[in-house]
Amino acid sequence: MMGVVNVTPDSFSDGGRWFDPGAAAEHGFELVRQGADLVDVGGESTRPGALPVDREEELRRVVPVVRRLADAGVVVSVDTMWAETAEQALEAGAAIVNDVSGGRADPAMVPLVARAGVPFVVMHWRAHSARMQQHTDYDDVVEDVLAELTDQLDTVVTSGVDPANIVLDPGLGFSKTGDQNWTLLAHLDRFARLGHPLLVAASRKGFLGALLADEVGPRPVDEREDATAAISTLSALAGAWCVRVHAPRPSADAVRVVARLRQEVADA
Ligand code: PMM
Repeated sequence: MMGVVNVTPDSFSDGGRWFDPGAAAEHGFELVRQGADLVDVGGESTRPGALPVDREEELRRVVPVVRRLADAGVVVSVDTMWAETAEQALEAGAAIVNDVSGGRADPAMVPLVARAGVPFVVMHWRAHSARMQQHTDYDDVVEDVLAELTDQLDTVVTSGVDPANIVLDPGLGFSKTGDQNWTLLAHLDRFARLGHPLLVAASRKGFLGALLADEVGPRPVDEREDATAAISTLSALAGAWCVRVHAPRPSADAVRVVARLRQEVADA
């Protein structure tokens, strides 16, 4: 279970709440107390339409939080598309690089990860957030995302990243409509069978708000937790390695239920 700390003023799910480094680190510790095995620290919002932040600003947001958490023994992943930020976060103690572009946004990222020899999350990605929702055309969303993700995996491995260090992610919400997210979720087992650990990040995303909408509008972001835990259950059943969530407790419980059931089936 990966807990999320967005050190941003504008992330859709928790923007502004952990903008101060001390508050952000405290929140990371709280996520661990709730059951997170690792904490993902990001300083750039990737919500649809978001504009990139300046590199210096991203560093200023991310590095102190990574350092505080890592110094206290928390396993930290850094959520960035930029090699310089990843490098400084690794120097500050991060153990994993989570790049939503899978190494496509910054040509220096894959060589850095190859040199550092750390786990690398390769997500399916087509375009920067400002224009990603203009790139949602697929012939068959499952086949196309599988093919594009596999191509990126090959590129990353050819560039020197150890295949044993690669985690794959279908990139829910990134150049995907709500319906496409559901289609991908219905076929998560295909992604889990690619031979790499699978990360699923649905927590609080807009397609859950739309599913749970009432006459007033979409379900507010912080009232999507039960639906998020349901997705964590189905992700675990489909063989996912990790779910990325904002509130670990309900999802940690869901994952424990699945683990207990699996034990029952194995013992039968
Ligand atoms: N989604 C967001 C941010 N980082 N990382 C991975 N690997 N996969 C995702 O789907 C993903 C991500 C956007 O959500 P947030 O604003 O809640 O962090």
